[in-house]
Amino acid sequence: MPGSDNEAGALALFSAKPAFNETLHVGRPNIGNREEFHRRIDGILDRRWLTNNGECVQELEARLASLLGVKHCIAMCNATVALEITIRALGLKGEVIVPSFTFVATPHSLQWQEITPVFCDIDPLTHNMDPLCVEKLLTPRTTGIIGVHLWGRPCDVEALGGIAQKHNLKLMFDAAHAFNCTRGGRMVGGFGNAEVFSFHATKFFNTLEGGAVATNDDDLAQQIRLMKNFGFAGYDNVVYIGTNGKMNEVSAAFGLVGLENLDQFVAVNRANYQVYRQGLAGVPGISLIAYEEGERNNYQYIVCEVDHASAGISRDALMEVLHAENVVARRYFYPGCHRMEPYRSYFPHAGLLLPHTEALTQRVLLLPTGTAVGPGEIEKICRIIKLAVEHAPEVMRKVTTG
Ligand code: T4K
Repeated sequence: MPGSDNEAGALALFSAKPAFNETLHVGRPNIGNREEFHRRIDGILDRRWLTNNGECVQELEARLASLLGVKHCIAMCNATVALEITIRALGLKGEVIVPSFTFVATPHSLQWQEITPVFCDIDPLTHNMDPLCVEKLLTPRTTGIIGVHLWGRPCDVEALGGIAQKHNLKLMFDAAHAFNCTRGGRMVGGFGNAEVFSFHATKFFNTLEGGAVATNDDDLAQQIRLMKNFGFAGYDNVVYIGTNGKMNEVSAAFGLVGLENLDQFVAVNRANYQVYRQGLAGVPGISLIAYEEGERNNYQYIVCEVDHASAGISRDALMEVLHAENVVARRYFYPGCHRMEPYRSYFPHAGLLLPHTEALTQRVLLLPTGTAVGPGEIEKICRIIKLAVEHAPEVMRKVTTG
């Protein structure tokens, strides 16, 4: 705790003892029932079937398809490969419109196969792709749109669907953040031609590494299944160009156990979010993004926006304050994909068309949550933030002059 007094000197930035002995991270994995996991591992070892469409993968795919309300769910080794395969199976080429305010895997999955990602600006309120901007970026080379349901808040799927239909484009979603979320009461997974989930360790539901493609399109699902298995349609029978996108049995087992604990993970995330909301209420210049309470959300990200003018401190200064206290807050997704290689070399002036993205990458800071963080720790984090804002001039002086 930053001392008993309310002075700036109580902050570790000014050499006080850090509030936490053990580092708090954004993205500590949630772990389901260990005994159940061990039981499933024994089953895998007994069967000696470790990968290649094993029993656990099949069970996981069936459970996911039923939860998401889709015809097909194909488990994958990670979301990046799942994106690459889906893009290829949909026949995307030329240019594809994507947001820049996303994890770099989204544009990389295009560029990796020499398709040009065309960066689109976002709506500053939802942080999601702005359909009006999408329309302005269409060219004769455009073949598709990839929306990203950032922080689990679904994109404007209706408007994007309308644009795709009007211009005969494919529409897919990077739903890496949006597992177990709804829009208009419909589960994310069934929108567009296909949706891709990430089950990386840092996601609230994880399979160590992993991902999945959800679709209602029978032919697409069939193609994706072939592509993720080298194009094999049976022993010695390759009918398609493919790669290796398979999920292994241990990952699937971990996921099956996690599914049993899914509601508990969401409940913890939601409770943590409420504690943050209360703890930060009324702190000038500090706000948390809101979630539609009428929809299903996973609350896996605590997304804080720092308004430098009202808070008196910058996002980066607040990050330094927190890091000094052993709270590794993260600047997702700074500095924006258009400012990362190779995109910044290819499109050095992309930022001119992305004013909201540019502004938001300076404001957003993610805070720790999940089952590894308790309400007491969150209250402490909120008190640190409050103290930093109360002493904004001293903090800014310290951060800028050292
Ligand atoms: N699309 C979007 C919109 C995405 O956000 C992502 C991934 C993808 C696509 C691609 O999905 P995958 O191909 O990964 O399935 C992390 C994750 O690596 C990445 O999966 C995730 N998004 C992104 C938002 O965050 P980093 O580089 O920030 O993670 P890293 O390794 O720093 O981990 C964060 C913190 O979590 C660490 O400081 C410590 C903690 N941690 C991490 C791991 C892996 C643990 O405590 N235990 C662990 O096992 O990218």
